Amino acid sequence: MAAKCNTAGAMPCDLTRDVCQLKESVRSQGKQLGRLVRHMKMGCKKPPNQSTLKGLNPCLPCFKPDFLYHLGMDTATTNFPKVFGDVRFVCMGGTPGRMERFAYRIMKDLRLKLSPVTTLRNMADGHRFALYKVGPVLCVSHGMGCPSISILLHELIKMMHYAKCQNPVFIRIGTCGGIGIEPGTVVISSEALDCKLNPCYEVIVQGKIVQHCSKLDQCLAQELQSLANPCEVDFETVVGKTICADDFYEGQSRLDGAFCDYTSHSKTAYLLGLKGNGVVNFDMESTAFAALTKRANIRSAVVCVSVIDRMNGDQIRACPKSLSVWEKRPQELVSRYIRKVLLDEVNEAKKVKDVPARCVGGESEI
Ligand code: R2B
Repeated sequence: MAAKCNTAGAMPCDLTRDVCQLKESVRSQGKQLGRLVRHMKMGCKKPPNQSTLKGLNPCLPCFKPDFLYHLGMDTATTNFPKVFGDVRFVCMGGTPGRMERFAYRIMKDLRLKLSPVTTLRNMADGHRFALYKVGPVLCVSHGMGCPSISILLHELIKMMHYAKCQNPVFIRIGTCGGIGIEPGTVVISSEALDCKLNPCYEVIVQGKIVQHCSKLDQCLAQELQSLANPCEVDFETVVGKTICADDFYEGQSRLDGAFCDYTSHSKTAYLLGLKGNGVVNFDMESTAFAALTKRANIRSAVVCVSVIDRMNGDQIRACPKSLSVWEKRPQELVSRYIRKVLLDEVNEAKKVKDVPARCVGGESEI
């Protein structure tokens, strides 16, 4: 239909129609502009048409919309590729406060800015978890224990899938109980073991036990360790096995729970046995975290700071100041890792740009 330029003397219904057409044209231009800006931001690469995740539920396409209940989002009202398509790192820790502090830290470390009157927004409206997005980094709280982190991971993995994310890396940054290591030491988990010392995460599905492998990405653990050079950071870092318990007290052989049917002697023997098997810490989420990320073809790592040496006691008596200093240590390491990956990519892109035109195509003139 030809556009009407002169609306003088037009009937009100013509005017309404013209206004509608104009609005529609502005809207579609806005959309096109948005697409172009995103295209430029991605270095003029074509946006991917699917995520790199694998092995997901084949029935997902049937859920239209799909509600991510605990995150308070759904595929009908959130444009996942637009909002989350650039996510490269998903960092998870126990409490909302710690993850908010981490989000502000990453913002500073990546030199990203908010306008002075704005604060970072918790994007999860489900009131169970807190979720902050800082450029390519998601900072999410996961609560305590495997059931909690497993619910979150199901929904975050679907989010990554709907957003068509490319090779996102998941890292848990948390606290843990050390076994024979100084409080304040950072532990990079080499493996996540269940309490029977098996590298597996067990779930009961339709009444039957199903086991999923909970081995972690060794290369990622090594990359993280390489950034913990004692000349550059002022804390100790160790790599070792992590035991994931379903309970804080009896499940970790503590003597100070409401119930305790064992002795101090058997506790010490148990911890020494673990130590002899290369176990350096206890946490409560690593097997579910490792298994679910592995199933989705996601590289993942667990980096926790120890708040107690369980060889010396059970109660966490460290003062708030020490706890606050220690909580920043895994964050420091993970921030270094994120910056390194992003910087390497920028340098790589620069190299590609700098290749003389005559070399492109595999042949160079002498
Ligand atoms: C570490 O700290 C919590 C228990 O206090 C739990 O989430 C864990 O793994």
